[in-house]
Amino acid sequence: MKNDQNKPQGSTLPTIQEAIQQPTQRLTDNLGHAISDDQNSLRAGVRGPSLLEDFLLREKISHFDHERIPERVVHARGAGAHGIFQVYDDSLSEFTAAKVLTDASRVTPVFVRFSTVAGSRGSADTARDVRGFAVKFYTEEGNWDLVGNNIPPFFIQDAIKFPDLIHSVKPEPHREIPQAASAHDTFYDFISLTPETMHTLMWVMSDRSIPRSLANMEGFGVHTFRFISAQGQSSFVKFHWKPLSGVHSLVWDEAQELAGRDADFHRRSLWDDIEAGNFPEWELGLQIFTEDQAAAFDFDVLDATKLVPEDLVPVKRVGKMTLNRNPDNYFAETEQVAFMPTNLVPGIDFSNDPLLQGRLFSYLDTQISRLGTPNWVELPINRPLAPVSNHQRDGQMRRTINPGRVSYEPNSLGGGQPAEVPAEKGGFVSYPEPMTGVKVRQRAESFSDHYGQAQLFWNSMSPVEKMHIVRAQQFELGKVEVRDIRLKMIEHLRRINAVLGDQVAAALGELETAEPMPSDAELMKLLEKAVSDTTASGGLKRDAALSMVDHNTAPPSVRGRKVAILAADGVNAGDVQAIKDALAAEGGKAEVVGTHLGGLKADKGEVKVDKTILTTPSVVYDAVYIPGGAASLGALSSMGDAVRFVAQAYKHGKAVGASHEALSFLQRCGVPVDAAKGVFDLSKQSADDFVKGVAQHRFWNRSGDLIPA
Ligand code: HDD
Repeated sequence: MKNDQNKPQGSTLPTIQEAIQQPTQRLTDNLGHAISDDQNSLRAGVRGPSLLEDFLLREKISHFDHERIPERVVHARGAGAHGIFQVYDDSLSEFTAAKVLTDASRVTPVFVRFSTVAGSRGSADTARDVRGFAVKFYTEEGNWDLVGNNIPPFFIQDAIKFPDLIHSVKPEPHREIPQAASAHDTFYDFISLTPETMHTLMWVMSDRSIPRSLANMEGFGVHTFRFISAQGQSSFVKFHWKPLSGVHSLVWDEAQELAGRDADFHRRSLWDDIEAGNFPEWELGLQIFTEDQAAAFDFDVLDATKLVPEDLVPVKRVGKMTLNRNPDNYFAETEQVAFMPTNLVPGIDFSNDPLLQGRLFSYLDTQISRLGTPNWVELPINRPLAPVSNHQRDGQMRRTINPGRVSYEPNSLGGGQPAEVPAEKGGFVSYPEPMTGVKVRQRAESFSDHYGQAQLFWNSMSPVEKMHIVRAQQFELGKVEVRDIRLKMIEHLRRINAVLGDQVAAALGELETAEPMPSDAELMKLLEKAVSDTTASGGLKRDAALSMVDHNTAPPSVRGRKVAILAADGVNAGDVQAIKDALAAEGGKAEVVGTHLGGLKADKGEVKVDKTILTTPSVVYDAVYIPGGAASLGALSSMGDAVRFVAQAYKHGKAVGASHEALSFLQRCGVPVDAAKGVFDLSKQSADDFVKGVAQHRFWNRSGDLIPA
């Protein structure tokens, strides 16, 4: 800052800039006065009333009174992290002038905020919901915000319906119930009257909406954007983030239990992974296609309720993002970060998607309301690393001290500076798309297919994923109180797939035939054959990339996975160490979950306990291992929580490993040994086999034994 250099001659005080950065050991008030007593307010006599004069008390309390800012109207619950992005090579220069995507020598800092949509700031992480996936790239050409979700289509086609969609899913306004849940009447009232929501509804009813961790989610820019090359050529582009730890989900029973047992489950594991140096990584993927190709598709690429199937336009992986630093302060960074889809860099531009066009207005407007001033751009987390210079001035909480008397353009008094930057020198120029048209409030006919891609998604699911959709929809509509809304929904679901509609109808007591409800195993069989005709899908019946079971973004791995070793006094220390070593060798982690804190007496020495069975349920782990030791197994067998721990992990499809000695304990938990179904007797299989089982994520072939959805 220029004026900081104008330090009065001879002053020993720091400049303003230095003062901000100066750590101090002295406790002061906000204006730098040292405080001698922060324990007692000023009072008239030791038992007398407090005095208004106590400026220290009033300053402290008053600041506290104003600590909260309005939470985001959507995406209020979130977790963030810093990182870097680097493109692999310069091959994209053919399509875009964006340096961040073409200069492979550049390491661009990023800040990412993940979020749920419907819940309040304090709601649970594992609610069934879309997840926000917002990336701020601090590029040398200014900030670029890719404000996406973990689901590629969106519920609605036109931004004018966004307030209605959100009002319907938020807690109902008369009594503010339910929190962070779509399973209620107003949501399904809106959905049932808005068929364009059907494709995204299928995604939200699928396992995609209950991710295992934030690092196990794909990300999508949702809209079709434009790339503009240095020569001014335009193409269309869809943005993807492909997680290098694969796409994986929880099961619904687990997600619900986690909401109570560890409401911070996702936030915590993001933090812990980064602290442990197990940095979450994604590759940036692009689908690039021409306007002519787009015109030939049987759906409209400007319609945000549609995706472009990857089997139609393959995703090219072009660079990598690594999240490698936790925020220093949640409020200053994760809460105050403000994204805007209008933050673009030269080489990228908007399309005419009417949902995107509405968003271009909404975000600046909301940041001014949430952060209270147009000067929110000066907050450290939002400030670009590229230099800022213009004639915008003043406003509440202005930090920049602009010297001089010139705050207008054109000027001669300031030497005509700062001056406009021509396109060839990097100035932003909108793509000169030819426009003609009649002013109308009307949807294009090409936006009118509402079921075709819902069918494509359904067809692309493996039988177990279909079963989860059936169960999710049975659950959600089972909570809807108004029968007429349930009936309307059954009709929509039947249009997507007859088996889906009928199974949901059966659970809602709306099936005319009095057949008994099929068992899980029978239902899986039915679902194998439950395939629909598709439309608006580029002629595809299925799109491989949509299934998390049949097709993943990365090979199975235990990186970042956590295994519980269940133990009590008398445990076999060698068994514990063998599993810890086998996991650590592949980048996984084991924690000893003991009957008490401190150390467990082991056959040899002591085994350190990380968590206790009392405080830590199976749902926070990916798998469980039971070491030998007769006394340990005896204690576990007589402990209800320990038996439940193993039975629940098994029911949720997780790998279970046991030393030979522990097999009778497994029997007590109702868990049959079967390596093909992920239950390993480590006298027959090696620790490495168990580790491979953990990497598989879940054993869906337990079918009838699972707690579904
Ligand atoms: Fe939005 C926040 C993503 C449609 C209006 N949106 C917000 C965030 C994400 C998205 C990830 C949280 C950013 C953060 O972590 O701070 N929104 C989307 C996607 C959409 C979408 C992928 C469809 C493709 N949004 C959308 C529409 C509108 C908004 C159509 C309004 C017309 N969104 C907002 C908002 C929020 C927001 C009200 C709340 C807080 C904020 O902006 O900063 O302006």
